[in-house]
Amino acid sequence: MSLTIRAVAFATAALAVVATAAHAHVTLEQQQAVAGSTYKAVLRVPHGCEGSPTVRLRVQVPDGMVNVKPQPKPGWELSTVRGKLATPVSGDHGAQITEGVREIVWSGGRLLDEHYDEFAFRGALPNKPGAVVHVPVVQECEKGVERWIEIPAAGQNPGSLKFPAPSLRLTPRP
Ligand SMILES: [Cu+2]
Repeated sequence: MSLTIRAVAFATAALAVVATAAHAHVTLEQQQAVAGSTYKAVLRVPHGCEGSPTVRLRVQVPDGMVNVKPQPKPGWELSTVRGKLATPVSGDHGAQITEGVREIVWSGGRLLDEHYDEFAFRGALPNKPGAVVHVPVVQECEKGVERWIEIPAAGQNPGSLKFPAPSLRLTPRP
């Protein structure tokens, strides 16, 4: 294969990768954090549902993430659902944390497809170095819903998922 054809093939492949990346889905701004640390989860919403504006975002708080507080957003109502933790977590001074915020809902706003926005919450991450934590998000629009809830099976390439749940990797304490 001549050099030029190879260069063109390479450029096309690179463009495809960029295009896919540019058509990013709902993802976390910071995709790596220290296990057990306090983490600010910034969910990036780069588009609506097939062009329709986003009017509601439902976020499932990862198991083992505690002391969760969402960030209010002007123009949006904010509500949370509290519930029992799958596994109690030892908090400050050895106190056992057995329940907390499990779901966060921003609603009542209108984020146009041609605009971009971020939805944030903070909390203490599970103390599981090396684990990948998923934050499933349901994005409701005026027309349609996108469920960013897919979690890769062991060994599966996350890039192969159509609606991957936003995720981050927990690193060991330095
Ligand atoms: Cu997308």
